[in-house]
Amino acid sequence: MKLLGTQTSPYTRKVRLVLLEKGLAHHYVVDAPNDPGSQVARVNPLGRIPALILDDGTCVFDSAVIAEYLDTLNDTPILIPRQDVLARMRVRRWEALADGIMDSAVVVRTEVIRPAEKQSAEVLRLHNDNITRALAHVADQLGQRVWCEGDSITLADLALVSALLYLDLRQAERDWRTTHPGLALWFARISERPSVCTSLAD
Ligand SMILES: N[C@@H](CCC(=O)N[C@@H](CS)C(=O)NCC(=O)O)C(=O)O
Repeated sequence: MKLLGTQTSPYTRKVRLVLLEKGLAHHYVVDAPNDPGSQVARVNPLGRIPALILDDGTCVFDSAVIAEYLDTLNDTPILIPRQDVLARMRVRRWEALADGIMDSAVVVRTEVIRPAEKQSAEVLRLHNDNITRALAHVADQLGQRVWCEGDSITLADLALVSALLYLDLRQAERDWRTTHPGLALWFARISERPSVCTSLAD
């Protein structure tokens, strides 16, 4: 299978981390939807990344759908609990939280690269506030835990680290480590995983 995405896309990173953690063979192709010659719009009608192209040509899109599909391919590890429906809900809720942080950070990024006179202070405030609130919630839920859910890695951890890496990339001035030292510790630990290092090196 082939994954289309970019190094700066947090949704792509989440899916890459799922592929790497589960040891699933894949080709990672850097393809920015806005580049001339991009094949993204040809395979995903939404023109967005990540897009996963299966060996039979089927295209899977939206990172949550891709992650759920990939998790069914093997059990090593299981990233979305299968039997415990409440644990499953909590993992998907963590993912929604992380994706929501990404969504707001992408909106902020899109806004700040517009000419200054066209930027909306209201949009910036709304989405930056959403991120601030979501980070406080994440830090509170995480406490001193090693993993977001249960006693092993899940999709929740992969989604959260992807969101935080994107904040570091696009909002380096946001000092979330000082505000949330427990979250900083969690992030430092998970950042050492080979999957995270590989995803950053490509
Ligand atoms: N909900 C989607 C969001 C994907 C998304 O917005 N990707 C961005 C890159 S970070 C994109 O492809 N933007 C191109 C565009 O919308 O034209 C997912 O989780 O896959």
